[in-house]
Amino acid sequence: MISRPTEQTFTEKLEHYRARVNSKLNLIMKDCSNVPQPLREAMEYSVLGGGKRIRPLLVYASGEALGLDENLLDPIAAAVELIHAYSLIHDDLPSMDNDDIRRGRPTTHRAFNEATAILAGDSLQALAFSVITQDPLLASHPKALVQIISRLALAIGPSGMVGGQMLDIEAEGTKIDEITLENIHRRKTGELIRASIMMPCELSTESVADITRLDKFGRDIGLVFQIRDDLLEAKEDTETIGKNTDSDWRNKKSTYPSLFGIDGAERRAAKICDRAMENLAELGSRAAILQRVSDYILNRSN
Ligand code: GRG
Repeated sequence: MISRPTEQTFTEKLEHYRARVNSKLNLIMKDCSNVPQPLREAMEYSVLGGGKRIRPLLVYASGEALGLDENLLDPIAAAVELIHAYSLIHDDLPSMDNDDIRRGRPTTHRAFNEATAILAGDSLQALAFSVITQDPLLASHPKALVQIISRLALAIGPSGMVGGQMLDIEAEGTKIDEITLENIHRRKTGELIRASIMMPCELSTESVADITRLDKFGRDIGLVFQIRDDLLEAKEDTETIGKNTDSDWRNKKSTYPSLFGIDGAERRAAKICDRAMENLAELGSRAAILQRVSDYILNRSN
């Protein structure tokens, strides 16, 4: 039984999904009462302190395209956001990008200390998996649950997000080509976004052809997300995007704007987004909300 309102505007629907994941994340944090206090505070600071919730939105939008019950999607949406929060904490560390500002306020290691930030990131990663594995509704879909865990682990592990981070660090100060940059972006950022779209597919009985379309869409929109991120850092000020705008430059990173210029990077993002939309078009009106989230990813201003 699908329990979602039918006549909502896009904005209202996004707010509805954001409120859903925020309420789930609040519950998860309340359940952390036995976690040592400084660790719990650093986890809460990182998870409940803002953020656009793009990955959870993609989970819900993908689930909507597949006609899934929102209650089944809540733990998946919360888990991807917990993983994302962990990745931001570690990405900002002195040994990584060494950033002071995130979401318009001190990064976790600045607000607490480095050891607490590392442990908060580690904790959030583990917590994401326990949120999925301990959910009673998902437990009634055991085969899908194993595939969901597998997709998430692959997306964020050494071949995915963490591997991408390694390649990113290795490439610092060197001039890389488009294929290498695309590979780094796909792993570092794209795979978690792709998994956000694909985990709900494990709960669906949709045709293989439609699942393949969603997968192609997920791969492309993950890359679009990171090109837009590069562009925002190149074009906007710290107040607008809530983080340092000299991070890529300071860390001598190649980005789409540094390789192709602002216009070239904009054109590439738009072209890849068009390709992503072509795959969605095949799914018809069910994918309307996914299309709108994609527009948002391409055109976002922070
Ligand atoms: C294990 C020590 C160790 C490090 C791993 C996990 C990791 C380091 C790196 C992942 C790299 C990473 C953080 C990629 C995502 C970069 C990115 C574009 C973040 C911004 O995402 P938004 O715009 O942020 O969705 P909000 O604040 O809206 O949630």
